[in-house]
Amino acid sequence: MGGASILPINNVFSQNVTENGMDKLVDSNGNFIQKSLPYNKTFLEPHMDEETLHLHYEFHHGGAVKGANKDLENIKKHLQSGEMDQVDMWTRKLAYHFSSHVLHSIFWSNLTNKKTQPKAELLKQIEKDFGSFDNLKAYISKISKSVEGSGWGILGYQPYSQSLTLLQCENHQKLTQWGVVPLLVIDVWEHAYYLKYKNKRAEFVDTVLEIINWDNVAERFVTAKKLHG
Ligand code: MN3
Repeated sequence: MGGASILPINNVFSQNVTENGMDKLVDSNGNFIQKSLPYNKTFLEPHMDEETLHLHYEFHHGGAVKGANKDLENIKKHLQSGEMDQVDMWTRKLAYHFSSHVLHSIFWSNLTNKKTQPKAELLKQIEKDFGSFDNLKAYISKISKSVEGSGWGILGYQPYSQSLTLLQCENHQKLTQWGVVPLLVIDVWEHAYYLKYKNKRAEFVDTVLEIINWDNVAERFVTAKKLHG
């Protein structure tokens, strides 16, 4: 692969994004899989050296994929046996590992070895939301450099406001999994229950679960599934 070449169009990541509308992170059985890198490990030299890329991809990202599979297995197992404290613990681990898997998969496909510029629709949206491409670069640069400890700078699309937005993410997750589309949410801030339920959050949650509109959840599920084509 020549030093000046950009990503071939048939690489696994661009294929996934183009054909499915999303990165494919699981196999047909629902097990997490780590796709091959869309380039060889020297492709990003000298900007990103081969050894760093190797360790990062194989052990950091690879470890997260293995971890996510183990977490999911444990969640299913303990859910079956009703050990809910174990389910809680493994859910936290899954948030950590799966978020790492999602973000690393996007990261590899975001990189190439020559200078490119945003064009067309993306450029228009950048100009609308940030004023200019230079503003966006200054903004993502600032928030990425000032992450406290480990983390990520993230440019995302916020469908609720139909705009681009920047996020500063500490660690990978803060108990979220990137890309999840919310279907059902339960507000457990104290303001949601304190007047009536006082300190009894559990009682409030039990009550809310009796009044869920599952037809609304189902509609959201149908809409969310369309995201994956
Ligand atoms: Mn990493």
